Amino acid sequence: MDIKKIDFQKHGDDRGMLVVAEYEKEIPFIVKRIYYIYDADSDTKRGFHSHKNLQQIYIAIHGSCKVKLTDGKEQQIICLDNQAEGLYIGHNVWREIYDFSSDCVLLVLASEKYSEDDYIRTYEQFEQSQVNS
Ligand code: T46
Repeated sequence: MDIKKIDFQKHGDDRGMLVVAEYEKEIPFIVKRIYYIYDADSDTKRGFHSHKNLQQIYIAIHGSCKVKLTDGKEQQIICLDNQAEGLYIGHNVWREIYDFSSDCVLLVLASEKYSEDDYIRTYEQFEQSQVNS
């Protein structure tokens, strides 16, 4: 499955922490869009789609949430609870995001501008696209 955890650069001193993610070091694509999710209830479930071409990096810059990922063959559940860590998700990966802590802020770095055409929003279509790929 085309996912990986990424450790960002941490620069801490007596003034606090500064975390860096830089193109070609920690970020493998040019960031064309950012968005963030917050104020999600603990029983909220988001995602439930895959992307045809989009690559993204999820960062829980505050609080925590879980991400369930599958490429149709293997499945992984990843807990995001570290501001200095990102989760890279390539294309053709089904994702579900849940178990948001009340203080969770999930920042997403995206390789493309928003396009609804890039989404596969039913699991049946996702399975079919995996068979055809
Ligand atoms: C993902 C997870 C973490 C836009 O207009 N522009 C945007 O860039 C995005 C991301 C969304 N929207 C609109 C589309 C919907 O009307 O915002 C509304 C909520 O989007 P969606 O239902 O897709 O939200 P999630 O949380 O299910 O999924 C989003 C991203 O779409 C997805 O790529 O990985 O956040």
